[in-house]
Amino acid sequence: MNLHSFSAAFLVADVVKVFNPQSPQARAIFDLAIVVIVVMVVIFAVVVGIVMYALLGFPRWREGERDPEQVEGNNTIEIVWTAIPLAIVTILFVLSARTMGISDPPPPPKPDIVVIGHQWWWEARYTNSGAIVANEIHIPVGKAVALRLDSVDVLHEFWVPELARKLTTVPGHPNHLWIQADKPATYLGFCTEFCGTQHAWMHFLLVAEPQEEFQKWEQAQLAPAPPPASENAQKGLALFEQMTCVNCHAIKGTIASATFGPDLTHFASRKQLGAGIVANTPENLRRWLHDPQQVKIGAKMPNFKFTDEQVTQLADYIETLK
Ligand code: HEC
Ligand SMILES: [Cu+2]
Repeated sequence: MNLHSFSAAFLVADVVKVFNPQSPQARAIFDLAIVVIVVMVVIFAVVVGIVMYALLGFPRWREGERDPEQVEGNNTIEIVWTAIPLAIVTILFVLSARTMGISDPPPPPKPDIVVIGHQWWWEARYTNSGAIVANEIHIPVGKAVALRLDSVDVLHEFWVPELARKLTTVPGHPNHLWIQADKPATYLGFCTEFCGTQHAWMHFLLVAEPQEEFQKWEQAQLAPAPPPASENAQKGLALFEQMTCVNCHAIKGTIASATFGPDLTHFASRKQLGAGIVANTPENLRRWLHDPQQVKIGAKMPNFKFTDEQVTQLADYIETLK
């Protein structure tokens, strides 16, 4: 391993916080992982110890020397080396089953949130309120939230390392996952099943906040977009409705109600653009509108080859979508 990939490994460990459980579900998995790691380390040490003993304790056989004594069939050894692995596997099986009971209790009849994987972004639909959001999923802190995981295209995998196990989203086959956060914080989530060009940029933020703030946020997401005030923003909305934007995006309060791309009704309140590839800043929005392919190669949004003026109008409008 060279220095570069060595530091990259640390970077990954820092970003993918597998060893920083922040929920009862993640802690159960973490505890099991520690037991498994300890068992593996002991087995590794025993195997390496025996190999070293054989290597160093017995000089190499040379031409002309007598063959070592041949041993064949030893019931005691055979029973021992069958019984020990069997016991280890049985114990790990029982511990795993117990962990699954904690990290994965049966789902309720109706999920709280339906999460849908798209190439390459995440949609979340709140079943009680009807709120629809993209790439930023809020939940109330300290409460187990039931997710149903769907996909509209290929296999994806939903993973918030600090909070819960990984689970694949399968087109036509809903999966269920409980998610819970002990502390109010923003947790980073990933897609962990290769799903095409931009698989690596299919991040999402899972924001756990106190019940009251969560409810405020959810209510805000339900509100339609306000009509644009400035002249530029009005022209931006007109452009949005004339161009094919409306075939792929929804903005509540306008004619746009398509679901192929992220819902943009409250786009400006999100922290990230393009499922985490860049921060959601006015400059990055302009770059995106100039050419999404330059920001996120392969993204399923075409380059409209807008003039600077058109980009300004669209950006002025989209920035009002708080
Ligand atoms: C063919 C479908 C399609 C059309 C047409 C389209 N988009 Fe998109 N758009 C997408 C997809 C898919 C994404 C998500 C890309 C990703 O993150 O991989 C996206 C992302 C975006 C985003 C970033 C959203 C976010 O939360 O990160 C904005 C803003 C946006 N589009 C604006 C527009 C505007 C304005 C138009 C019209 C000029 C338009 N789109 C036309 C499919 C489309
Ligand atoms: Cu993926």
